[in-house]
Amino acid sequence: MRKLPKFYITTPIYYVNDKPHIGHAYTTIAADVLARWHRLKGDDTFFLTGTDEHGEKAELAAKNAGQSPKEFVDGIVEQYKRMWKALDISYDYFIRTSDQLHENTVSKLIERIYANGDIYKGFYEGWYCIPDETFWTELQLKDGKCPECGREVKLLKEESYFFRLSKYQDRLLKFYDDNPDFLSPRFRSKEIINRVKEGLKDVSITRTTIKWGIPFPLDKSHTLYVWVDALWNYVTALEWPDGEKFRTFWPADVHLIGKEINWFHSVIWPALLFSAGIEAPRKVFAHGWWTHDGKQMRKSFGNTVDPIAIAEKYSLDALRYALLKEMPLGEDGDFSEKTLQVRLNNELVSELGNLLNRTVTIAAGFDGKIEGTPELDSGLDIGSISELMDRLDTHGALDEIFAYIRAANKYVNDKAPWKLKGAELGNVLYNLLEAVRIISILISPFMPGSSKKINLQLGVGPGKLADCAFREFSGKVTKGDYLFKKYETHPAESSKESAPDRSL
Ligand code: ME8
Repeated sequence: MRKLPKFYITTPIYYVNDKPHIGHAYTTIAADVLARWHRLKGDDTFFLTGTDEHGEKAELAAKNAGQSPKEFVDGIVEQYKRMWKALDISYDYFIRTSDQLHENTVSKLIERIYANGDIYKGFYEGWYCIPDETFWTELQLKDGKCPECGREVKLLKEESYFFRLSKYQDRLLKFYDDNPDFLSPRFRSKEIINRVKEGLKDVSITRTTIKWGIPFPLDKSHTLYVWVDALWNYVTALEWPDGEKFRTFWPADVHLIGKEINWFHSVIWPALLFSAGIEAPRKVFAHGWWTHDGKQMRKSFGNTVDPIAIAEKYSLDALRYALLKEMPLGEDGDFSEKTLQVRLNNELVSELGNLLNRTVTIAAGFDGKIEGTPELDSGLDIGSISELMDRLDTHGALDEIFAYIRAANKYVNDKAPWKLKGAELGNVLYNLLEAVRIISILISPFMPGSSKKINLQLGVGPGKLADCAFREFSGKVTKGDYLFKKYETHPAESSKESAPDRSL
């Protein structure tokens, strides 16, 4: 039997010092959309997320909460899992870096890279940003603060083990050259390549002052630097080296991350893999950052957005749609409820919801045969949508899907089915039902809940990408509720208008 193509996608594993916000939700929802898309295509898909639990930040947060690190992180992990459930995230595995298997596997990997001559003992002196868990040199600091986040840094002087990153400079540059899709999106690759060309310093990979970490296998008075511990999650979750999952899914097809952790993923990670003799991933895709109403989002500013509250207020699919529609993956964007409200009303209610409603309303008043000739199939280019999704252009794909939804609404207006009867009406209805059935498949990765609701009204089961072609309509229509509820700025005054456009 021919093996299915495979697709392995990961999110960063998130820190557990604090509860997740819309930035974390964004990466995870985007990865979920891509994983669902590949399942739709029929690819053997594995979607990994999880938590990065060790390090100074978690240790401190636990101390402040008066709990042991393990008790503390267990609590936050539950919050993450609850959030992913509420946001309909279809991950296949949730890795925790405190899992015994992860710890044991990382120890083995460290021994391997040591055996390869890539670890030596030295002395570290430099500056450490605890919130970012990142080392900086004096020169890199900006006004004495962390150049990444602007927060205080702490002077560290201690014995440490180092990884010979410098040894991999040429190999990395050759790797980027041979694999032009690895550094994605393209416009971010120059920055990484230039920095690597400037020269690579060996990196400190152990700490003596942190207890909450994986004991360094070569010297138990040290613990492993949290980033080196964390990056390995992408292979330990697959049960490297002998696991069936590792054999099936490695190398990762996409590590989806935020742009601020690109260096770790695009430089340190492949170098560690080279050293361990493991194939490098195919793509690291660094997406942009959200601001909130124009300001940087940070807990200390009190302006982080809780995705669950937004989903409860506007519906989960409105949130998923707005996040993916507002900012093309890769670019920066601003999250504002106002924009979400406009998208909900103008795109989800008036375009998608309205199309479904018009279609099932016609069907409810029609008792003839639903059959005809495909007329509405010409505006739909599945190949092009598929290509956009393969390039991780979720934004472009949504644009095409919604252009088709508008074309279908225009078809209703042009055909004026309210003036038609009999076979002519059956033909228009046939075209609309097939269009809506296909639209439901195409939106299912983005808005899985709405797709299910549409299928229920059409009386069809969930489809695959291969089903996105006009054929005989085989459903049984039952008119149901509106798909989305219009957002009213002043609900009391305009409650009459709360339903979508019913014009038929
Ligand atoms: O960095 N806009 O974890 P973390 C967009 N544990 N995305 C955002 C965002 C924003 N404003 N804020 C956060 C870590 N993110 C490490 C990763 S991986 C081996 C270790 C998202 O909890 C984005 O994906 O700080 C970013 O990379 C990630 O959350 C950082 O999560």
